[in-house]
Amino acid sequence: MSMKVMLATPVMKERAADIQYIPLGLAYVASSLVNTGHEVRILDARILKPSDEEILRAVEEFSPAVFGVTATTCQIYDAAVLLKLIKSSFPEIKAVIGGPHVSALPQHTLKEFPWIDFVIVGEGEETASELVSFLEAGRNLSAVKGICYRVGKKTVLTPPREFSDPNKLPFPARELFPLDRYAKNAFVVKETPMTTIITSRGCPGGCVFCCKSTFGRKFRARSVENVLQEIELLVERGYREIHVVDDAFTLDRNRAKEILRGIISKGWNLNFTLPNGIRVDTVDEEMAALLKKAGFYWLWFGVESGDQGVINNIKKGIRIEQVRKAVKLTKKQGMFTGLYFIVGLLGSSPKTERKSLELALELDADAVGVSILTVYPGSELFSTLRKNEADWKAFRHDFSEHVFTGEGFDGRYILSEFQKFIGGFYLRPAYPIKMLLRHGRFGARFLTASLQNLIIRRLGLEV
Ligand code: B12
Ligand code: SF4
Repeated sequence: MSMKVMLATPVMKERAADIQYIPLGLAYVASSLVNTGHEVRILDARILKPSDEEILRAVEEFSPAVFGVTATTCQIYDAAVLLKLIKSSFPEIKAVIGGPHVSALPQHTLKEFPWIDFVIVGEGEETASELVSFLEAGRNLSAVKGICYRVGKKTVLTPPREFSDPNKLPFPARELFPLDRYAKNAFVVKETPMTTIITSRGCPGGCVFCCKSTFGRKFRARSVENVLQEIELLVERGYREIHVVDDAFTLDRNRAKEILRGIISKGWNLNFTLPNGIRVDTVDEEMAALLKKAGFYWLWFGVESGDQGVINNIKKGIRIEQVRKAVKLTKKQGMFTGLYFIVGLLGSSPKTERKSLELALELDADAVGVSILTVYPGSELFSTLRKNEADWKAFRHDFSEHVFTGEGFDGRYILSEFQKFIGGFYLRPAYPIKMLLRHGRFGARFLTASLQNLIIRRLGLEV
């Protein structure tokens, strides 16, 4: 027996920082559903940008029994609107939503969006497959772990599902996605086709701003063999570049080094990046050399602040000295080195923000990624501030404003510090020359695109 399931991303109205990656979460859920015998069709509306009429036509044509959408906090409102559109035309279709935002706020989501039938809490592979099979068989849903749904006027939250063993999950069903449409705007790509891979789930780190609602704090790593098998499959399918999107790829240094040695010995000659920011305390001389040799050309580090006191406040558990060492090692290997910072963190002030910029300049980083502190559901900070009733409709993610201005956060101060940081780093006269000398054609591409994406947009000017 088989059910038809359509999985979708929402069309995003916001000018979000979106690298147009394949939605890996949906690709994992899709492969598990297919493995359990269900028929899956993908509607990646974030990429295809269909009109409402086109969406309804696609749904009518496939006629799914279940329509599932993924959502981060930035996407929640658009995702809910998409499900409303589906439900208003096809009330019999079950409307399902998953992802980090709703995993943190399952009951709130059902209350806020009464047309949504089911929230998937946490990892979705097994839960979605079980839910669909139970729906098909008409069985009592209270036995499905990790879902939230309504019985009459009440919401029921079933017990949490145990975390998955990532070695047992089927590889993501990338083939169901419109593969030629990805990475079109991705200025951080050397070669296409490019895709993402996730080699571990979870991070034991305690950073207070980090959302833990899907993968939790336990580090669960795929075996070296399992990871190399997937990369081999990607090579066979013609991929030339892979972005590794783990929370903490280098946390288990020995495992990471074994993966890197495996990639090197296979001689695939691929390009790799680590776009999420790895921990500075996990990079040693050998790691940096192996990363370079394996084809990694761009590394980001999560630094967050140039002030040790602020770093301590956010429970990052790193020292500025470790930042200096890690950056020195990666730059020595000639890798493009990016540093992530957050403006407006706990205990920050114009003085500490200046220290962040000074650190980036002192280390002569190739790029900085600066965010304004946003208190995301699923983070420790969110639970502390208890912002459960936040107005998602007002949520914007174009860096022109931030959303949660609880105690201690002054919106105007944060925005001006943010602009000073971006301007102070990217608008240096020597910066373009350095990029061209150091990174040649890639440097030139990065410059052109970042001028548009980072500076113009993030300074709040219209392009
Ligand atoms: C790669 C990545 C990006 C990429 C690409 C995102 C994309 N659209 O694919 C880029 C760089 C663009 C990006 C940008 C941002 N990101 Co980001 N990103 C990630 C990262 C590291 C991996 C995402 C991923 O592929 N995960 C792997 C898949 C397997 O997991 P998943 O998507 O959660 O899906 C699983 C479950 O959630 C569930 N599920 C999800 N959807 C659905 C739907 C259905 C129907 C079902 C049944 C199940 C289901 O099942 C899946 C399989 O288990 C995550 C961290 C993380 N560990 O997930 C952060 C994360 C998603 N990002 C986050 C944030 C904050 C951002 C930014 C706001 C950062 C910034 N300041 O600019 C922007 C906003 C982008 C946006 N459009 O929403 C937060 C979101 C927190 C929140 N509450 O929403 C996360 C969780 C990081 C964190 N730990 O705080 N990001
Ligand atoms: S920000 Fe990075 S290091 Fe900190 S808890 Fe999240 S994934 Fe771990």
